[in-house]
Amino acid sequence: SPAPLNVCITGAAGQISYSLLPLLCSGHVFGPDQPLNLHLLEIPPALPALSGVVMEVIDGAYPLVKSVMQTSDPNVAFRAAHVAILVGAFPRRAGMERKDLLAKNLPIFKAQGQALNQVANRDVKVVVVGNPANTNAMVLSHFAPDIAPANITALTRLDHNRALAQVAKRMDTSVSDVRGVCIWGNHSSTQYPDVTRATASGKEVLPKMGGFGGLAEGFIPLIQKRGAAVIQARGMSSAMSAANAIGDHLRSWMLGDSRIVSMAVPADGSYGIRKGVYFSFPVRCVRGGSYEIVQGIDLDEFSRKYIDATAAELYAEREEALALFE
Ligand code: NAX
Repeated sequence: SPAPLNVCITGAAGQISYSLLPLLCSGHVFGPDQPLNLHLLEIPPALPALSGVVMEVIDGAYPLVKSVMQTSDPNVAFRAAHVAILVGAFPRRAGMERKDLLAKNLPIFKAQGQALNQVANRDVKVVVVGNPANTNAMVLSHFAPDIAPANITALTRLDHNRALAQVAKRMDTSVSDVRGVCIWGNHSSTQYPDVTRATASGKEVLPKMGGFGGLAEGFIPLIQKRGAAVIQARGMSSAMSAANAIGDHLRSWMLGDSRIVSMAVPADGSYGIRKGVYFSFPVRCVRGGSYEIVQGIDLDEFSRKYIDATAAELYAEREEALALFE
């Protein structure tokens, strides 16, 4: 069997990690023959809870899990990491503005960027989940100059999956028959879930979704506010579906995917999005761990407006973050 993969998870005692660990340990994400060394990072007050999670991982008796390490030191957790899943973040409290959330998370992602830069495998693949995910990824990359920016990504696969599921439901078909759905921009309520070119079993979905008017009134806000709806109903934010999306993101990236998926990646000027932000694009994942932004999509005016709005939010977040670097 192949050499073990060193997989680091931050926020490992939290609720997303609790749903993610079984997916990783069972071989669902990296394949049924891929052994793992788990490196679990938490802040000191959560280490007792983490030790309980570690007991459960051990009690799972997963043949693929070769070792489990628990620590509160990023320089230990990220050592020789091949994959880093950054779930841990400062939570949004009632009354906190986006700016405050950014300010609380900046030092976390700065320190973790520096640690990754020092001790991780040079080809480490990183997915940032903790919010504000896109801008946290930008901060991380800034402080990890020796890691290729393209190896750092942020999660928008949950939004992508939510969009796929809603299209399949309305078209009365299976998610596996839906093509051409993608998420543009920020993992926030300005994200643009784009189904203007989507098909279900080869049929255009736009007419059945009520055309542009139907999208603007129904589908788009439904996806943008889905996270809030889950919190409202469950009293806690999405965890099972978030963990599943992290698994999907990593499996597509590492093993390749014949479908087009959504990932927040460094903007490279594609579709007029300025460099310097992490932006969700439709991407094609090639087997062997690389991806490319899908080119040549002819964007209609309707889509352009939404894409410009979410880009403007990310440019503003970038400015706010840069102001805090000094
Ligand atoms: P929890 O509060 O259950 O768990 C977070 C864990 O992170 C806690 O155990 C905490 O002790 C730990 N932590 C905090 N700071 C840390 C640090 N500096 N180093 C290591 N660990 C640290 O939250 P959970 O529900 O698991 O959500 C985690 C994050 O995911 C939140 O920021 C949340 O907003 C974000 N989400 C992002 C999504 C996305 O699609 N990008 C979707 C789901 C989720 O809302």
